Amino acid sequence: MAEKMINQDQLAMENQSLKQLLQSDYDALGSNLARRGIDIDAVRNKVQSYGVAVPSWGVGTGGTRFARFPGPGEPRHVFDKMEDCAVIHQLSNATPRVSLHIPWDKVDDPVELKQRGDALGLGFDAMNSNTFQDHAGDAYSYKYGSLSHVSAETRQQAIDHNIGCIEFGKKLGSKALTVWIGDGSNFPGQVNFADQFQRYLDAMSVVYKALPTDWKIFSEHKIYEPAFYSTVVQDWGTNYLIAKELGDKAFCLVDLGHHAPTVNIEMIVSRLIQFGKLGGFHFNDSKYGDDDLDTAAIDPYRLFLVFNELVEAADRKTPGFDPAHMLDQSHNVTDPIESLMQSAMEVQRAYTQALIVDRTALREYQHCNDPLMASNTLKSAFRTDVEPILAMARFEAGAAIDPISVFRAAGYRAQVAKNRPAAVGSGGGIV
Ligand SMILES: [Mn+2]
Repeated sequence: MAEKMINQDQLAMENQSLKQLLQSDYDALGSNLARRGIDIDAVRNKVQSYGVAVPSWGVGTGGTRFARFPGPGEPRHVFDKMEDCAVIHQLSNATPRVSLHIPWDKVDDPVELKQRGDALGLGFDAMNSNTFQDHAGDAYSYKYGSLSHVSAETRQQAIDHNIGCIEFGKKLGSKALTVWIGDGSNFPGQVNFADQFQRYLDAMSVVYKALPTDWKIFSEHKIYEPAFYSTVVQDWGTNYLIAKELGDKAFCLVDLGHHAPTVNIEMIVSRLIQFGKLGGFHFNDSKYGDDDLDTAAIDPYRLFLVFNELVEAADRKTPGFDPAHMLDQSHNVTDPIESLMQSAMEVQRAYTQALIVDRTALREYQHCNDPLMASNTLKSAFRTDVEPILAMARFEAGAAIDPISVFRAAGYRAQVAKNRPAAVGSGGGIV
């Protein structure tokens, strides 16, 4: 039995007050779905076993280029972060794993961290190697790049760091390394595109060779930022080339915010699935760029369309199809725990809506060239309010019918603020 951060009696009391209404909403939706040939309990079971990983950095308050406004009770270190992540999972039953960032979450004793995870009922998802910043004590700077740097010594340092992340992750039970680099250029002519990419590929192949047999490596593309003229891994095409060059354990990671605003992300997802290279996701939402807004805050339909591709691939029993699902978002004006719970539920909602798409009808409409009805088939699933399924899945797993309400009523934030000193200074950015 995992250690509980929120009082179970309080949780039970809140659930008790909502239980009857939930049951009646669930029954009503159940009969509606039954008319469409869908068994609501079967859908609920799938949703109940679905999980998305939370990023350790996400439980801290984020910032902008201009400033950061720290909130009360911010986690001081990875052990505090784990406790916040445990709250999210306890109330949502949707986030069983945490994705760590190194060096931010580096500790001397990984065994102690693993034990803390076990006690809190949390596992460890993909490890993230941060070579987009300098690390205290390192001999070389990443100012002009890491794995693609012109200097062999700097590249070696970045390679060693990535291998160190694998070694650390092995002790935690992680099975994947996510590599996102900030490497690129800010001026035309600053770098030779081909040489820079070749250096990256050569360095990545050294990291790849250090992967244990049951590990995967994910490369993550991003159109721009922190480099503003070119980035080494700028889009899914380059990302696919990398995964293809490296080998069978290499896959592409799709961060929803790392594309130009009008790009058809669900189609990228489909292509990567078709050619066996979809590694997983960083879920968030975006209005203009890599805004790292809460998942589905801006465009829930797009998230649904992504999940539509995933459910379609699972239905077709695509061989080796097992993408990693992670949140990756920044919280500047909300409580990070609330935002992460909300986003985990939004991801579950999109998954649930995709599960109730009438795929037989959709295929028929596609085959007889009926775009209007094909679109309506998707819309019909998207328009269905599946909240009772999500809430019932949570309730039956011992989580909260209304996670945000329980979190607020429990006073967790105020309680941890007493033990965790307020962060000082704004950590100002640039203006
Ligand atoms: Mn990301």
